[in-house]
Amino acid sequence: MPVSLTRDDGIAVITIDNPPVNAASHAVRQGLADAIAAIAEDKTLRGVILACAGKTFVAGADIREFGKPPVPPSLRDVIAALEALTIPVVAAIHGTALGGGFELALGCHYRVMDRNAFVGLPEVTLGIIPGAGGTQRLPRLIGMAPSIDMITSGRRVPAKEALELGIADNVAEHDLLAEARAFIATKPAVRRLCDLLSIAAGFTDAHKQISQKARGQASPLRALDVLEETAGMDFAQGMAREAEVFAELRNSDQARALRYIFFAEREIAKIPEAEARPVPVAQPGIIGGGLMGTGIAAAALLAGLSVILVERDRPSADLARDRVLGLLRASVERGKLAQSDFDRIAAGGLRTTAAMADLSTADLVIEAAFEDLGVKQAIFRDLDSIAKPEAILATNTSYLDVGAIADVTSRPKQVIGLHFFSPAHIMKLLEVVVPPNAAPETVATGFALARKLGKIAVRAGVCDGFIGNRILSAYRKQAEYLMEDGAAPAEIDAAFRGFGLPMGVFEMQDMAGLDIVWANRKALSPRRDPRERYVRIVDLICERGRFGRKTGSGYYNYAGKSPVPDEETLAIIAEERRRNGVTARGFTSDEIMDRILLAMINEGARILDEGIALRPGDIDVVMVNGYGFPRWRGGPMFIADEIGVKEILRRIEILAREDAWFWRPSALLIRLAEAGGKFAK
Ligand code: 3H9
Repeated sequence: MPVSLTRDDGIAVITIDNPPVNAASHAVRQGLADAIAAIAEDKTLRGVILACAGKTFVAGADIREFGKPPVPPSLRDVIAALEALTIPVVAAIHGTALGGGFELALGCHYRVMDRNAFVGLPEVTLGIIPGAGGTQRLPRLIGMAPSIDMITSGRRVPAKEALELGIADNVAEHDLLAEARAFIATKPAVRRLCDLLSIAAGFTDAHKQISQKARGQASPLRALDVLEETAGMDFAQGMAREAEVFAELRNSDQARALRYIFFAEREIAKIPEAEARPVPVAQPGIIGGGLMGTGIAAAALLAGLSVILVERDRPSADLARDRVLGLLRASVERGKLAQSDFDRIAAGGLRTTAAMADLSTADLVIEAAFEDLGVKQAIFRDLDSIAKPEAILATNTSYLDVGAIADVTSRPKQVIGLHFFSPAHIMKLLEVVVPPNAAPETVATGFALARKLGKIAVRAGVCDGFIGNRILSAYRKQAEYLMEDGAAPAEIDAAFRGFGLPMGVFEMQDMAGLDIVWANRKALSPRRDPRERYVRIVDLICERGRFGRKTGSGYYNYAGKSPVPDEETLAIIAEERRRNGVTARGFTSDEIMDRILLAMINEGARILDEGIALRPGDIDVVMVNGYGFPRWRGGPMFIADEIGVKEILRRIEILAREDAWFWRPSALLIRLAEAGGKFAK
């Protein structure tokens, strides 16, 4: 039974036990309804505690039930019955009380939280709004402005802040249930949030700020609308309005996409090496104190690991140390790191050195040197002779053949790729790149380290660019073709933003540095197929020493307050069109994004077919978490299934009449289209 009821010394304890996260499934709701009915009849009771077994309080409604017709009793009815009890009801919260779980706790008359617990209403991140009274009870408890913040952002609030906001009535330092009992012993009056009034406040500017952040996602604005419409309204009317909007959003395209990506982010941990035992990593070594090396060092230090970072000489090591401490100081300012932890790191947690031999004690070494195969192979030869025999050696390459790096060592089974995204201490994505000879323990160690660093790790096979950069390289090419054929970089970037990405492909390259793209193009040129259409524009821009933001110009000019299209670049584009006999034509934003998406999907299909990615969802997780693909659209492979693989193939075949090489359809796409299949299956 997922819900049990015990009675002791006049106190009833309802315990929910529905692993893994105590989701409020149908069986839980029914169990709660039965327990509440039994309590209502028992006149000997003085109070009720609602608690959970396992690692967390109720983490929400059961998301897996969302696609199905609702089965009574509803969570709202269960909460109403709980709230109506005539003896004080206290929620004892540990872990995370989220969504319907937090709404359940708001139906209780009081809340005692474990010091490490969190509460939150993350519904908007699933494309819906709270549907069991969250939009009505929270403003009545803490006021409108903090409710707008919590409900439209979905952020989790820690116990200490919950106490300050008035969400928690007490924070338990040690024994949560004992504290909840002690709270009831103070004989608190029954206090029902449904009896209070809500007051309109804090709506000025909220709409503008939230819509800017939402970038096309509907749920945060719909949540705000409901809060605004129902402020000051009678509780029952407010609940009715909340229910209407909840029902409307529950089966919306955005909610389906967001649920899909939620589960895809959990599937990624299911790898063939999941049962292998990871090597414990207490002190990673890092080679290279540039942008990536220092970011990775900061990520490890923020996760509580100590780090030893190697640079080529003492001055470079000192500079790297300053950089890492600079990143951590910014984390202190953002409230992500305590000052005392910063002091501890500065005093010894971070060691920088110019002696590679100092890596002899590291359990795992991440090389983050210059992106060149020869350079990396030379480092790995040295490292192989220095690192202890059981140490794992990782390379933070973004394109190169990890197998060719592993092969220069005497321990190819212990070599892996860890492709971090910049800035590495902030970006969540990590591609764990598995060369052919890697041992399962090596892969498991990569995943365990990622978990420790709080990263979203996706398993990738070896190929040019792995999952993310390989897809990027395909749609960047397509964007260049669109540019040469008539669309200005600013038009293409605007189409990306209109689709919901934070920036366009050209702005992004200007920011990353065009020299990086240039170097990569040169490295790949010997292998380029002669049938491939090649756009020279970025090479010509780079030849003039214009590398984007850092040199003041690239696709855009950065001399003024905000970037504007760069005249010299526009002239280069015009000249290239003339030289190639291209008559510029116009493209609508939809046409631009259609081609960009088709390029992503076709390359994604190849990646799947070659076994580089394990599942279509893994590709979508990479695109959403590493490349700014709008989460509420699910990802390119999700979109392909929504549109239908057959239709995708039809559109690609039409485009192939213009450029048969670029648009040659993936074999998997053809097979699926013929079989009437889906990527998801
Ligand atoms: C809601 O409540 C709507 C209400 O307002 C209205 C109702 C009328 N349902 O993340 P993990 C599974 S909307 C079903 O790896 P962690 C998950 O798929 C909901 N399943 O663990 C995984 O399964 P598997 C609002 C769920 O410790 C397993 O549990 N709530 C749910 O890293 C472990 O998950 C949320 O949005 C669920 N609600 O993190 C909270 N939650 O092992 C969503 C998880 O088969 N959940 N599973 O792959 C979370 O944020 C995290 O799971 C949590 C634990 C922080 C709780």
